[in-house]
Amino acid sequence: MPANLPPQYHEAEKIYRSAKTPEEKVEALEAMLAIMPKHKGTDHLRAELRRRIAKHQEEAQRRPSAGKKGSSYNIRREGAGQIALVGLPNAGKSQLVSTLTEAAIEVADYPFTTKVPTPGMMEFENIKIQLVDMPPLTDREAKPWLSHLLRNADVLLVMIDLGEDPLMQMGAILSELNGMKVKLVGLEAKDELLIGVALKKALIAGNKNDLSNAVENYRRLESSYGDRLPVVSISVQKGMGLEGMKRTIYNMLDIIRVYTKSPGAKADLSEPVILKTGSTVEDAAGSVHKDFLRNLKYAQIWGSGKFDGQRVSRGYVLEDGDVIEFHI
Ligand SMILES: Nc1nc2c(ncn2[C@@H]2O[C@H](COP(=O)(O)OP(=O)(O)OP(=O)(O)O)[C@@H](O)[C@H]2O)c(=O)[nH]1
Ligand SMILES: [Mg+2]
Repeated sequence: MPANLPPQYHEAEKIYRSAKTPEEKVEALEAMLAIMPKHKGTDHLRAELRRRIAKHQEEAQRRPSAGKKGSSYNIRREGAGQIALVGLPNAGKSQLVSTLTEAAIEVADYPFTTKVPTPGMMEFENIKIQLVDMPPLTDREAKPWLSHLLRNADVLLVMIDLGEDPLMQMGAILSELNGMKVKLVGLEAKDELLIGVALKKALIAGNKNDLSNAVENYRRLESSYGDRLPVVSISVQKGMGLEGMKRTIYNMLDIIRVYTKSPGAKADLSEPVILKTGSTVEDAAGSVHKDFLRNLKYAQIWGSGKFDGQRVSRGYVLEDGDVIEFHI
């Protein structure tokens, strides 16, 4: 254990040890990971924290959310990441999920159309990202389980209707989230430690930019929140800005895509192995096969800024686009 860990780290570790639910454990581990200095000496520790986060996330997904009144939902994470839609009624959340995925979803011009969460898979380049359509934040019946789903998502997509006052909408959304102890953060690392509060990466999508008052409303939204969170302007109906939004989402997921190859063969670039940013050769081996991880002697890497076929050790930190050949 490096001696120079800040006191907040030990505080977070204490919270981790006393955490009862997998969600609480994930929150504490994420705080520990954010606090831990990033250098070679902490590579292994950070990898270990990431492994534990993944384990508890899986646990959280398997576990039925017990003890809640009424119906409750668990949306199993699939693909490269889970994005939950957040907003007031009629913003166009369902229209977005229905447009970008194959999910069968109801879209209507009256508020509170969506009653249950519905996932769908969105394609982005050679990967799939899961979008989860949600009831509006102000839906009282959904309240008991909404918070659980938001905490489990990797990124929140806050949707604003640019036909209406954007700052009033943001104010209402932030106050609902505050009540659920969810705080939004942008692209920067989650370096704040607030006990019991889930820090969630979020982007804001101003939708309906085809409407006549949308330009001015987008400007107000951007100038009030653009320094804290990524803000994009879209029209789901006209298909505008959607590619840029997908890229912003991808960037927020903190993932890399690496490719495996066998000796003498070419890598299959359509089948990436998806890993958290900062993952090592060892992490990649483990995610392909347990035997690989156990028997791995060394690996060879192809990628930018490396010698072709450079020999690397188990702890080597991978970069987006690297091609790996395992030797066991
Ligand atoms: N002009 C315009 N209208 C849109 C756009 N996207 C969605 N709408 C309309 O907005 C209305 C609400 O869309 P929904 O997708 O049902 O909204 P929602 O956010 O899911 O609403 P709730 O389920 O009540 O929370 C529908 O009439 C859509 O056709 C857009 O880009 N431009
Ligand atoms: Mg809806």
